Amino acid sequence: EQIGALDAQGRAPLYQRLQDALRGAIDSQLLKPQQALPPERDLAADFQVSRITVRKALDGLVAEGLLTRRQGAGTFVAGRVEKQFAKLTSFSEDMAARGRTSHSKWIARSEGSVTPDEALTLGLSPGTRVYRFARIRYADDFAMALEYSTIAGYGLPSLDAVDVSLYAALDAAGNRPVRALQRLRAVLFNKDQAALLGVEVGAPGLFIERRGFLEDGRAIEMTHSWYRGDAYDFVAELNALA
Ligand code: 16G
Repeated sequence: EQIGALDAQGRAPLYQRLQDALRGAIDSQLLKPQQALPPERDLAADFQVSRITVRKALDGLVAEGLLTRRQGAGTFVAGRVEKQFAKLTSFSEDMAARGRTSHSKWIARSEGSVTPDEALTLGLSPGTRVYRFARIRYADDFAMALEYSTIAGYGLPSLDAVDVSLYAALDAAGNRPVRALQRLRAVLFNKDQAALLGVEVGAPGLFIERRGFLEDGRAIEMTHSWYRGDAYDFVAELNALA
């Protein structure tokens, strides 16, 4: 399948016109996020240009952040997800807003007594019941994040109330958080995390801890998210104090 065409009338150098054509294919999602590009020799044949021209165009797109090279695996569409850092949205909503389909793989889910750590973080009394959910979160078929959530027992009617979206389940129970505290930190994935996400050990990631609260001030959620570092751009709007 042809990825695009060079602007035949264009005056720009050949490699730039190829770069434009490939950028267009990425913008229009003809080349999908995280998709592997065809080998350089195939691109050269398709566009009837030299491999040097292909190489130069790809270098340009890598510099723009639209493509990434992975050692020994080839060149991929970067397809970073832009995420508003200061919006209280869910993973499912973030992906839907970008036209991506999301799904999760369960690592574990359980019900039990709050641990001392959870009790302190969530401000719960020792002995309180909590639900725990551990998931690999996918955009299309690409593993974006690992997520470990602890939900106060009063937040959900049962363990299996959560199907695809935790926030949808909390919403249905009238317990979706309305306020949250969040912190973000750079991490390197360890062996277990790397295996779950399909990245190399030591690949960069972003760790985010979110603590969510209900209208009445009670804590409802503590989630530890481990996002792929190469799949996210966190953005925020900053306003000068009036
Ligand atoms: C997001 C939240 C996480 C929340 C989850 C619910 C961040 C950093 N974290 O990943 O706290 O539990 O969404 O997603 O945004 P869901 O409703 O799709 O299960």
